Amino acid sequence: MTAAIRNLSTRGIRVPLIRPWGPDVRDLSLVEVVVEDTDGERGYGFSWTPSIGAAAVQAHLDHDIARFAIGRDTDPRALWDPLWRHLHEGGGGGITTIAMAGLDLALWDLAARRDGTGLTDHLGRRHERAEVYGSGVNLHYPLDELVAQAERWVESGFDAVKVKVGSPDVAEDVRRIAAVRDVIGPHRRLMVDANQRWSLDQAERAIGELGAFDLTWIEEPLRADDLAGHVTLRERVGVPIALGENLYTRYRFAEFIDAGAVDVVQPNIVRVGGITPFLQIAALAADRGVHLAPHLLLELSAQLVLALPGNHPVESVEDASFEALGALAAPSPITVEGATASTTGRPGLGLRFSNDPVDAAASALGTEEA
Ligand code: SMN
Ligand code: MG
Repeated sequence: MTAAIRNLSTRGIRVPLIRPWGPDVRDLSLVEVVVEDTDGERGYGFSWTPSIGAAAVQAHLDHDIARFAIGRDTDPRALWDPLWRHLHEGGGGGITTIAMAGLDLALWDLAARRDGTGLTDHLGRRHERAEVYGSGVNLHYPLDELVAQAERWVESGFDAVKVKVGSPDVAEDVRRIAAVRDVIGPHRRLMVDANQRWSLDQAERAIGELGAFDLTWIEEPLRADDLAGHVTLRERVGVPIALGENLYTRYRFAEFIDAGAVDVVQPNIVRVGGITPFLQIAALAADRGVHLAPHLLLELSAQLVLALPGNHPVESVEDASFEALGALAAPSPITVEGATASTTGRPGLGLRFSNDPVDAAASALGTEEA
């Protein structure tokens, strides 16, 4: 018997990015969620969104989600489906699932800490170490900065790296990817990410040219929810297709997998609604023989892949982990050494956010302006 949810509260946090992800993405938003159960125990979770919807997510939690959840059992697996059905008239995915993740994460934190374990051990540890790959939001970097970033990745010990593509002129992408391949050599894995910038024809042409650089995957070549387009593209190109950071439900993942639209699924744990649906998507991918590579959220993704069968690389966007951004109030639950991540043994999710991450990030930079 678990206890019931007695209270749910939220706190909005803005975290300045050390390396902006674009001219209009200079910070990201977190909504911390604290649940208290009828035994007086607390669980800490969070919702996350780079630039869109934080206020809506927080309002959804404060109003619709709190009202439904209070008085119900704290088992996250029992709550997820009824809550999703209850919220569904507001949309099946997006703001709905991003907000749901805040509560789902808080309930998993509570459950693991009741167990006296960290999340990985609570779920059932399968690995001591997970592979980490270097990544950057770098389409706006001039070539010399991109090359310098690739040099830093090599120096850090990464065996795989991911670079943005989708420049207005394919020849520019070819120059940039050639330069990165030059820096990383023939043996490290190289992935490219178009962030939905291409039409089907543009994608076919660009991938035809970029395929010469031995790509491990091409990520989000087309509009993220264009199921038919990805099926067609996958028939036309030889590079594996990765996507999923902009798919929001396990149902949508099942549709993409079963239609033959994708080789590597990349659920974002927060966007899909938390750990509960993430584990279902991971099980689905394993069942269908599709690769899994969780999107971002290094400190959370690494804890989860350590509890999954098989090996799944986690993404480290340069200077963008919660720890690097100065957002954490306590030591990180994850240590990264070279190309591997391991847990530090903190109980629960081990992620508590500082009261003033703005100042923390500024001091991490050694400047007033972050
Ligand atoms: C990405 C998306 C959102 C924020 C940062 C980076 C990117 C990735 O698409 O896959 O790393
Ligand atoms: Mg991406």
